[in-house]
Amino acid sequence: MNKICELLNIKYPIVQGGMAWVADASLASAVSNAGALGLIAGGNAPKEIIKEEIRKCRELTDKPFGVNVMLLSPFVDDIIDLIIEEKIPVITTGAGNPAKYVDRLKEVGIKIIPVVPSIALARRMEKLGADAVIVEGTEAGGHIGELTTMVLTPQVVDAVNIPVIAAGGIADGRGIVATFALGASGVQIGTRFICSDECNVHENYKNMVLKSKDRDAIVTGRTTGHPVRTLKNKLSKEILNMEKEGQSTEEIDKRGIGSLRIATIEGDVNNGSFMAGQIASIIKDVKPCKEIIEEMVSQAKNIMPNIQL
Ligand code: TUI
Repeated sequence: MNKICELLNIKYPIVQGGMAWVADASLASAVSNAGALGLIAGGNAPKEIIKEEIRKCRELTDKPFGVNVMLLSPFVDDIIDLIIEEKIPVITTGAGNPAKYVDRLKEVGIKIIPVVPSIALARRMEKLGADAVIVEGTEAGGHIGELTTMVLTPQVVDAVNIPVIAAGGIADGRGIVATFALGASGVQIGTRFICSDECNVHENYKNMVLKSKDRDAIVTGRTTGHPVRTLKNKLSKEILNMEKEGQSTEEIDKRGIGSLRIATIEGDVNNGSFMAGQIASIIKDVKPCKEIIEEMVSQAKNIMPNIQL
């Protein structure tokens, strides 16, 4: 049996990306109901909001689902408390080092799968007792590291003994096969699920992904230390210009405030931050999560009949 399926008690070793303002109870439950692992994104939301999403998700599915903890959130401590109170079976973490929370989570049997952008952090996470790691290449959307999925995956697979989940640049069965060939035991998929029926983002967000081209998912924030990949629009071009002009981190951050909500809720194509990975342009349709997942799995099995999926 596949190691990730065994660890998480799921049918397919596919983990949904923890997309802030995107991954709510509707998306997470649809992914879990389809046999993969759905996650509610903690993002920057306070405890009460996430508690309500957990309640809704439990109404919508009886399958396992997790919570993604965004470690730059001002509410991280509250969210960790909530996860323990609610006995959530598994968490993924992003945008930082979850070290100081690991012992408390492990004590109550919660599985921890940190996203790591480097081999060093993967090793540290294994030592601390992480159950698996997600290696996220720079192809991914949102907050990113430097290395690609292609180079990160085999190096981390060689460096640790825990299962490795590959992320960044995967949106179909070809991507799954490629990362499994590099040694991955599972995949994390984000952008593809934005274009699902159960994803509640504004339809303009889905359309931005559908009409995107190969070079549209650009990176802002390289100069301020928080590189973020989003689809090219007025906002991202303005931020790049501010960086070129050498404007202060405060000024740049101010321009970006609230922009993820402006994208996901308001659908303002000029002023929103439309986070998406470099693979966005291969996505051509919006359909139920179940169809997305079953299509990817069947594509992968056609290419590599003996793949452990
Ligand atoms: O976390 C993500 N993707 C995200 S988080 C997010 S919300 C946000 N918005 C604006 C600015 C910052 C965050 C949007 N997208 N992916 C997982 C990920 N984690 N990518 C990179 C990392 C990472 C980086 C450094 C993980 C650990 C890390 O460790 C540094 C350290 O402390 O050792």
